[in-house]
Amino acid sequence: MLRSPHRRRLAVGATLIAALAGALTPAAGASAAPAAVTPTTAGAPTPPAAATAPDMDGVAAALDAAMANGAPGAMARYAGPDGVQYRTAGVRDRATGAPMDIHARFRIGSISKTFSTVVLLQLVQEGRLELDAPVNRYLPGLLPDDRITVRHLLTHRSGLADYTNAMFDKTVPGFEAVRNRVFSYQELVDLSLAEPRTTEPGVSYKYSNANFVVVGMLIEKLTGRPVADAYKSRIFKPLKLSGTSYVHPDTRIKGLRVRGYLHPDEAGAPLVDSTEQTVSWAQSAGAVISTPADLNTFMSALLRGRLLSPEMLGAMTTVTPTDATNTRFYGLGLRRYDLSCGTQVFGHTGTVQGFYSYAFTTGDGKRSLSAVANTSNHGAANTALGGTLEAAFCGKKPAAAPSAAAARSFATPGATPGATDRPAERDLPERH
Ligand code: HEL
Repeated sequence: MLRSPHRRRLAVGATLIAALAGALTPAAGASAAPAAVTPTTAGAPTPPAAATAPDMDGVAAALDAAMANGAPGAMARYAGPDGVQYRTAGVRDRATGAPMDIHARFRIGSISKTFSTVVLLQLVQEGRLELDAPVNRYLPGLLPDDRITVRHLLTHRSGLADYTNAMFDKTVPGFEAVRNRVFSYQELVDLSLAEPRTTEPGVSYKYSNANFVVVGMLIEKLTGRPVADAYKSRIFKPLKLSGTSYVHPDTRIKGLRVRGYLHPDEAGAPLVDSTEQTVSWAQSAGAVISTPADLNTFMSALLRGRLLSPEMLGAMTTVTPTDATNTRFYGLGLRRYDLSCGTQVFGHTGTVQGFYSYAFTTGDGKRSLSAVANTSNHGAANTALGGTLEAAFCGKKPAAAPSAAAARSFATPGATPGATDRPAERDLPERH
């Protein structure tokens, strides 16, 4: 791990809310009036907590902690009623030593699932499909069970196995085997169907990338166009997300970019630069590239009702628990975290080789936080990065950054880097 010769801290006082607001013009078909979101949960809804000023020192401490736990760099951007503030730490490129840059692009992994869900729910809004209809109505014969509905896909309740568990069982060999592969959607579905299904349709939550591969197939079938066109015309352009793109199968991140560094399973082995890859193993489940500013804008616009009708946004934010803590929930392609101060935030997390990321906003969309660390397969770095949420939304400092000695202990023989990620525990995002 590089120490942080290029660390810099930037506090931006300038208020960018006007620019942000300008980006939030209603999309065609969406409600012009901001929707008041009253999330429904399987548990008791909690009343909204009073807004707390972000603790940007706490955010910086969380970035430090991510670096102390093996990330070459990290950054976070907060947007709220009082403006935008951000912090960066470490490097975005280990070879050149270029410092982390808040404008740089990175792979957002499964935060892409929220983008795919918005597109699909717009199609529901337009009457082109029904949430509770069988997937096989639109993709005849694709799935072996007519009881699997569109809603089951979006809530991870289809029972379709996550083929990526086997694919990435051995982290670096698994990654190198698919880094330049180009899969068809059908090939990915076939990989899933080659494994036993995990639950009866609708019975329980079991996170699976296969669900959002089928969502991509539905989008392409119903629009008659590649998913890239739907993201662009329905989300990227209306919200002016100039740093956001869906790139497949090109392997590059164009423009100013963060390079991603994958931790091998073998303790002490050198990091693998995983920046360039097709992400074909994920596609509509995880191949979007974005920036901190664009992620803030997207999540805020979504919860403010700029992309979906009140009915569809209500469906998306209707959540059920994903674990026994009663603080972690999933709606339709959307997570809800209930933070220690009582604030509920909606968004998604992402893990793609070389990048851990978070993009969350409050229920009214008024406060947003995005964060990234340029490493993966090192769960402690992801947990540390998650500390940015508590700091930003609760104004509370995360636990002190681990010492360098503690960080080095991750390189000791016998340690299991990323043990919290795969596969049994990865449905349980770390509590922060
Ligand atoms: S996993 C998650 C996260 N999601 C899911 C999706 C995404 N990402 C993946 O499925 C990638 C899995 C391989 C990642 C790789 C690494 O750490 O780079 N790990 C290994 O290869 C381990 N052997 C549920 C965590 C999400 O937060 O939604 O993104």
